[in-house]
Amino acid sequence: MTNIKLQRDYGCWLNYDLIDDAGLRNKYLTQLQSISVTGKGFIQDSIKEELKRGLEGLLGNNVEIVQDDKTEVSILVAKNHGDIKQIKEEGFQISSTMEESHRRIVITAKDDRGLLYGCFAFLRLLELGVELDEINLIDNPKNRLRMINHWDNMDGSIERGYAGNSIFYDQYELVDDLDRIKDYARLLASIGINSVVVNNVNVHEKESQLIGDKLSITQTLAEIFHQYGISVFLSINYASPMEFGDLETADPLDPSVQDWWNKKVEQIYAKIPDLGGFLVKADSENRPGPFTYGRNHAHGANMLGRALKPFKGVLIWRCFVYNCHQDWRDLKTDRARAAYDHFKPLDGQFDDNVILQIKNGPMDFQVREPVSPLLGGLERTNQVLELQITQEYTGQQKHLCYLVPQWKEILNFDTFAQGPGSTVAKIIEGKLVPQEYSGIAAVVNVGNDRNWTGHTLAQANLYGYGRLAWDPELSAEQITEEWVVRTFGRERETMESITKILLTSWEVYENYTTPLGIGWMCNPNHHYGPSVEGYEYSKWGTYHRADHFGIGVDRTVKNGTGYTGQYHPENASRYESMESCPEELLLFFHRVPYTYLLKSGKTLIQHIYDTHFLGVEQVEQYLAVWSSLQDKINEQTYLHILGRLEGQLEDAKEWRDVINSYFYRISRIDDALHRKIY
Ligand code: GCV
Repeated sequence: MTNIKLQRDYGCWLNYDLIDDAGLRNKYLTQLQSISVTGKGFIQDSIKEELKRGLEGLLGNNVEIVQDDKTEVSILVAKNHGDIKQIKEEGFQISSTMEESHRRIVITAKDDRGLLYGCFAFLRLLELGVELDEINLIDNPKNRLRMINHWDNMDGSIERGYAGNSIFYDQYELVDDLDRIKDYARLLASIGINSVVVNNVNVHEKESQLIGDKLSITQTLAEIFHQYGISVFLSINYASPMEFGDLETADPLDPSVQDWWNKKVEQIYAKIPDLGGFLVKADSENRPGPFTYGRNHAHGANMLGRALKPFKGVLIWRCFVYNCHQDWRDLKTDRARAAYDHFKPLDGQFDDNVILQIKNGPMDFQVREPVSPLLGGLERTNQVLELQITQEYTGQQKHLCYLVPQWKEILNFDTFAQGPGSTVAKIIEGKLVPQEYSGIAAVVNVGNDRNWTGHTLAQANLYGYGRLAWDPELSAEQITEEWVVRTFGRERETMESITKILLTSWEVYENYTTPLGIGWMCNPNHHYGPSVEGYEYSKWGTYHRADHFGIGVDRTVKNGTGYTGQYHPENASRYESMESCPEELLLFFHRVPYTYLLKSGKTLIQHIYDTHFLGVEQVEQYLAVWSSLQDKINEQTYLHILGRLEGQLEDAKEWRDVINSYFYRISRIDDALHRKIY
């Protein structure tokens, strides 16, 4: 068997290929002769290893790293060097200075994490071909928490995982290959991730043991991630005191329950002093929670937060809470309202080490949803935005769907919480409302496939997430070009073609799947492929209510479920009227006849037909562009992506034909262009 670690796709954006521009390479070589990394510790060791690996790869020379700050070294990595006033926690400065008649690069920070991020950033700059003389950069992370959530189960499976099995667990034990976990930690640290939740939020009995009999697994994981400045968090089962303790209740106000958690947390921190804390999904999709005891989310979360507090741990409580036993005949209950209805009344009641984690949309990671009104709705609560990197509803890493443009829209969304300019980015940066903790989390797309992400181009989603978590103001174009150069090199045509494909792929996916914010229409349970009525008569509350007249859910205050009223007035009134509602969300907010004229001058039904034909043509174009790059991409990667695009085309046709036929059959309105509809 070939060693997957030697394959390009395994290295992701950290392959550190030899810089092929010999002029540039030689210039770097003369300027980067010797390196000193001062200070000692796990993170310093990781820094040395990475600089050696990176520079040797990029420059093709042996690199030696010394410990002392000798004046003649040309790269100095040291904490608290020079004027560091503008460097914040976990931030760094890279500067090129003249010292004692020779130029040297100084990478400095106030803490170890900052130093590590500075070194990764330096390697990135070299790869992007930046002139060393021009480097003078202070870069502070905008978000305090930059998290990855794993939905890994201890049997080795991954809920909503599309890239193989867990890289952590196999048959209820830790995997043998700990080096791979270390490589993963490197990848995460290189994009600035500082926290990782290592198990599924749906905590089954066996995962509960990560805080019990299997605590040593958590400990090993924490030690590996620690070398890269990443804190480990655990998802816990709210009912643990009953599930594997011997209590008969998990009532958060019961002293025996509080005591159980206090002792449990103490035991855990004795083994893992730098554990970040817990993540909890409670009273949601059949998970246990405080409701059983007539208590609310604040009671449950604060009880756990108080147990963690003496150890500086934080408690993250998810807001993905809704009635998952809904009756489709009930036209009043609206799942979209649920998170706000549950949590807004509790605003201000959570302790200062408790954070609410809010999914980006009010439903569940659809290809298009409005931004959750809780973001901007909460004014006195710590908040973390939750995104989904794993492509549950966006093609499951069989289809290309690059999500950075979607995330940019979410981050730039103006909530008007405190007047114009109150963007989601500012809220999660903690700039608008006072928050002890804030930031961003995302469900990761990684598994033990050779290339980590199933589809090699899906690596760009992980990369892009990390870069945006660090700095939401980076443009989608910049992030994408960076990733493409670091993955495929700097050849112009390759770079431009792949960048363009990535940047348009979300829209293309949307074109051939669900129109104008309606969502779902996918096969129940596994969520892959079209099934227009798959969820229409189910209990999950995700209805489109299409009939011969039209489609969509009326969520207005005037005639509908009242959901629009959860937004601040500027957005509420924009969404309330069909005329001012952004068209890409029209069917999310309104019930619309097929003959309704859109701004394009087309009827709604014609728009549905056209976008579905267009989406398939666009995937055909992707294939043509990809084929034209054959000689420029290594064969294995080329063929792998070709195969994925071919599969995507087949599946896109299926979506097109199922959706178009469905709407033709119920509306009986012909396609103006008389294309084939079944
Ligand atoms: C981890 C959706 C997914 C579930 C997931 C849930 C959640 O419903 O389909 O697999 O459970 O979201 O975010 O908790």
